[in-house]
Amino acid sequence: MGAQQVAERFAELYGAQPEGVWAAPGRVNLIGEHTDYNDGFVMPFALPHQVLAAVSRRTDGVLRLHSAEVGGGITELRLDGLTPQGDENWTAYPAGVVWALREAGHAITGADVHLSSTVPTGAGLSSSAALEVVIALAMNDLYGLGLPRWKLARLCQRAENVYVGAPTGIMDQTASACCEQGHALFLDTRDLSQRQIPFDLAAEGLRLLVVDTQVKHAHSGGEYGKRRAGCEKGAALLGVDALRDVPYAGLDEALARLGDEEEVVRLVRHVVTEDHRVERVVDLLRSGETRAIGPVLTEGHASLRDDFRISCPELDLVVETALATGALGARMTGGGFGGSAIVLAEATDVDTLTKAVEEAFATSGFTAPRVFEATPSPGAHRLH
Ligand code: GAF
Repeated sequence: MGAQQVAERFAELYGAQPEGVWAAPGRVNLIGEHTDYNDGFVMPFALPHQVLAAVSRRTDGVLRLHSAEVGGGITELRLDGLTPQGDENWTAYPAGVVWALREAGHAITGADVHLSSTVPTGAGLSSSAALEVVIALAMNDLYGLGLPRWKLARLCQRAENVYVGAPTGIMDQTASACCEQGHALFLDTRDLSQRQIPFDLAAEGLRLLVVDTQVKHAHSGGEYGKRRAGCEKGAALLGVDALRDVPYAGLDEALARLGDEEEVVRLVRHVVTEDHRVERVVDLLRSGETRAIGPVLTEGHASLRDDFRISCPELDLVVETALATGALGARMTGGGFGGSAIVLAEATDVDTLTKAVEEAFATSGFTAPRVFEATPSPGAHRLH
């Protein structure tokens, strides 16, 4: 759905043209998983799939929300009644952003919103972050708040952590707000410093496939929070602020100090080696050795499967099948427990790989996956 259609639907719903239309993308993470709440490194890029929002201001303290994809009518909320309570409805994401902005002292007096999204939900591709960021950007523009992108991302994260009640890190919101077309975003989640790394696979005869396993994941569920708590325990036992502070060169010694804390050992090993993998991928891309990132991605998958223990049979099957069919590298992406995997491949192998993965899923009796090519796309922006 394009900007004009979203604006037309807004006019049907609310009886007037919107003041503007904004877009915010989903993302895939190339490397750097479960490092963002450990002050570490991540490297996502934006997908062409976006959430569009047609929005107008209101002055009466009311927020009205409508989504093209979710059945039902307009949801009407009073701004002074917005309170964090672990709401799992989709409306909690946009409402949470407005709550976070108001709580930070910004005078938002209401809005009418119509949303339409092409970001697959529950697929580990950041549909929620895209929904948060599109609202934050619209409010920033309409209310003249002048907030920088990184700050909008922080407020969106606060909405998700406190209002929705999902203990996620800062990667997804920053990716949606700050990514640039043709680039991956090398982000230091400690200070949010960023570097745009050119990532033009097509120019090198390469492709990146996303395989949505159709296994739905959820972050407000307990497993994500347990991993996060385990990492925090590891940092406390090692006497550091965050696992980011454990040097890769000192990993063996750090693990030895953890003694028989077997679970914490595995979590710490994943995070420290994953931060190192992000740095290796950045170095390889900067020196033009794009094909060589493949094995690093695959190592990342093994670490998430064996140490962090957040993969699932469908994700492992994508990775195994892709590698056996000539992929350069493959890994799960996002929070895990389902969602999507990414596959780095020669352009000429895409059809064979896609078929092989589809056949492997059919043979295993799994729901058919959705496979598509991902190109690094623009971050959030105003359409009109
Ligand atoms: C999810 C979270 F939202 C991110 O903050 C990040 O932790 C990711 O899982 C794992 O890398 O997408």
